[in-house]
Amino acid sequence: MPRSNPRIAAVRTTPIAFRDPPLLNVAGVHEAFALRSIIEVETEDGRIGLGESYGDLETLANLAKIGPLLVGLDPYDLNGLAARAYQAVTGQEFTGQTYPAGGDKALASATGAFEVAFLDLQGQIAGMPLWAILGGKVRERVPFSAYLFYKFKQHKDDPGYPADEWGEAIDHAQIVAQAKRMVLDHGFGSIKLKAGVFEPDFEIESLRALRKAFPDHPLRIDPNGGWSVATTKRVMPQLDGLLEYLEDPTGTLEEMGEVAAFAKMPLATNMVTIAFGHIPKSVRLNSVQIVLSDHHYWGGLRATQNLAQIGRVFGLGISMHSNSHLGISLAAMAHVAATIPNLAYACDTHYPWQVEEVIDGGKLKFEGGSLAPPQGHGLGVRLDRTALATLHRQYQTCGIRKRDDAKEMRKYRPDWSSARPRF
Ligand code: GKR
Ligand code: MG
Repeated sequence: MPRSNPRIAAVRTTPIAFRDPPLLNVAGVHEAFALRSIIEVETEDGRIGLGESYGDLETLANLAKIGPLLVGLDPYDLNGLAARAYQAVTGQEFTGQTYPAGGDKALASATGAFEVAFLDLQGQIAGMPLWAILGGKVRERVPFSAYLFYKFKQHKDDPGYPADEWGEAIDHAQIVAQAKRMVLDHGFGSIKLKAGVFEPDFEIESLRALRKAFPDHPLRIDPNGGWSVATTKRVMPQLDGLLEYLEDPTGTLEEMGEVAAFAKMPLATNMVTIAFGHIPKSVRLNSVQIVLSDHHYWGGLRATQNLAQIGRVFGLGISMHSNSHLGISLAAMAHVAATIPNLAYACDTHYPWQVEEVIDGGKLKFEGGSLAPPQGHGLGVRLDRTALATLHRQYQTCGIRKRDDAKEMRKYRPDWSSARPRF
């Protein structure tokens, strides 16, 4: 006779906004605040499972539709969650054929946001860390990479808070200084440069400066689909021998397949192979050799493990993608990454760029470039309710409801277009 678990009694989603530096990318520049949603799933005996997801209006609307349908569910009933999320988001009957969604990013995101909170509750009820609920860990610590950005010194409009401590980074020396500080502060053992901002030759020059300063650190560059196939072919000789992998030089599965035919290094993606439904074509075209997983849009932590398993079948490397995020997401990333045998590369994280937190005790700390999953039952992190209230007030007053890096960039360059390929 299965034991009776406490049922879900309430679900809350709180949109928040936190400070974000003026980081440059192919689309434009980060706005002064990044948006997220904090998900709380509370059981009838007062336990609270946490999740963190996107904070745009579409995500918030989907979370709001699903939340009430979860009341009364057992937190161990992940298929029950999937069915309710499917019905709420698609308006269609769940047939059991679709878990998680084959290509619907919005549905996979919403399902995943709640799945993390359910798994957090499972760990709390069982008295086990989340990595144990996920089948046990294969590593004690999860390596992360130093994620470098070209950036402006400060935001164009006064955001009501002081400029960040990183300063400007629009030339090679400034990028190397940024890398040195990030490696010194966190001990990262590999380096990723966000690209697609300047001419590829200039950005590759930055890579060469990084190679000189860090002879042994694996390097990656990510133009977010900002280069054409022809441009990528032209610069390929310059990249030969410099990179651990080349991330999303071009913007489609077909183009990535073309690049793979002449690339001298593996190609990675968080842009073209982003749902289970993309995998057959991706494999057929050999578009990418490394998939950067992300539980926020692949459908949760178990979906991330499933992706890794598929990666083993097809010989794909697995690592992790990141957007601007806080500690609940980082804890979830560390727990699932600790369970994935074929996590072959250090994971991405924007976390060092964030100064605000929503978890009790403040920011999690990398040591030696890695993070152990937080200790305790479930995720091992709890909400700081004062911080949550502050970040929610920021959401209410910041005026941003959907990330728009291009609109922000037009404040500096009125003629800015984020059309791709840029080069
Ligand atoms: O926040 O500027 C950014 C990044 O470019 C982000 O939007 C990407 O999703 O970090 C991401 C990436 O690896 O492509
Ligand atoms: Mg990327």
